[in-house]
Amino acid sequence: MRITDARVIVTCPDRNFVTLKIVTDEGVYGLGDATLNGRELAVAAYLRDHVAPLLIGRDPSRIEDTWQYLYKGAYWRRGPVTMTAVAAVDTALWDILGKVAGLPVYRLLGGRSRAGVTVYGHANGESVDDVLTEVARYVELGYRAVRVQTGVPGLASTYGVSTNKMFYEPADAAIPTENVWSTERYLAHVPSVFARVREEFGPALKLLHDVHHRLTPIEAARLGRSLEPFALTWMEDPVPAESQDGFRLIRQHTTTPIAVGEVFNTVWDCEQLIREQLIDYIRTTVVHAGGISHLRRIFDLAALHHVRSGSHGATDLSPVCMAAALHVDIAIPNFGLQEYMRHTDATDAVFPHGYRYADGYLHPSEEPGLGVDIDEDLAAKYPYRPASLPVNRLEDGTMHSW
Ligand code: CS2
Ligand code: MG
Repeated sequence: MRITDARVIVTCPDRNFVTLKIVTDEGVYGLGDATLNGRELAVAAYLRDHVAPLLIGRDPSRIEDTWQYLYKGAYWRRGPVTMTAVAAVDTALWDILGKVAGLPVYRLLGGRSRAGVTVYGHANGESVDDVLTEVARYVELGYRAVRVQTGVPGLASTYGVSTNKMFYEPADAAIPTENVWSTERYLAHVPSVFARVREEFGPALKLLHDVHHRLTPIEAARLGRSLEPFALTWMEDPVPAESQDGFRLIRQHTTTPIAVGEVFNTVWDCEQLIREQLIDYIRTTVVHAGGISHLRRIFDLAALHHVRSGSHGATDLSPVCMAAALHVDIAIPNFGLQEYMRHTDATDAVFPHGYRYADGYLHPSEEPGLGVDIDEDLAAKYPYRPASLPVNRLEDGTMHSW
């Protein structure tokens, strides 16, 4: 079997997605998600101009060799654009392998380790009362884990709070929207939110919170400590993670578990965090961390050090990524949680898929391969729309992490 075509499909069914479709001479094809929110066309060009020509004529079953060829062969290693492109190829090759074997991909990864993939939803609202209503809605839908985000009094807008409650899309304008941030206002507010949520929903519901890279280590330590009475499952991205040492300081001060990794691209971004047990959940994904092959490598390292998976699953990761993530999640021994932000009806129609939600769990498709497809005719009806993620400034105008 040989690869005869590798085409890049860019489509915007309510938001932008980049998909790689690898076709073989036997008619079997595979899909890989290549979406990098706000930088989509860089990955599309990388794949079209620099990767697709190298794939033609290759044996699609040589997944590991192809990964190494693209990683080592580029000379320029790592980085989100490169690793998202490598991920798309790797994911598509696993899809082909599953289809050829007649097995869902999770069975090629060692088979089922659990009944279903526990997911968390996003309860968000401007006020605490709004967010309580949203948490109740997720509990009603059967969710066992809920992420809680609210507006911060005195700030005009806050990440993670959206007008449409089931879908969240922060990339809202071609030229980035500017947000304003105050660490003082935020730190003063968040504990009171979790006090209310815990009081209302009791001890069993898993509660999560995303800090979105906005604090320094000592500020994050203070937040973690102030949230201890409310027993969070995790505090996410407490500090920007370029400095892995920063996490040691947080760790010294608080027992609130830490999750990080949605912007990581390789095992080298989290190797120290995992090896020194500075985190509890690693949130790398199929699409941004080199595909199923490399994600498995990261999770295997994590398993040695009591770190569990908690893969990113925001709306900007396509149903192709979600399908692939679920095959990994169901198979690995150290699964923790899977983020699940629903896609809109338009997105679901472009990407018909066999995974399904029931009672707080997602279940991977039992079809051979990943169990997800793309309707190319429908995709063509939704042309790319430029959309950037917001930027963030302190109240005095200083640029801050968004
Ligand atoms: C967030 C994301 O889901 C999360 O945890 O951090 O929504 C993130 O803001 C987006 O994926 C950025 O594209
Ligand atoms: Mg996050």
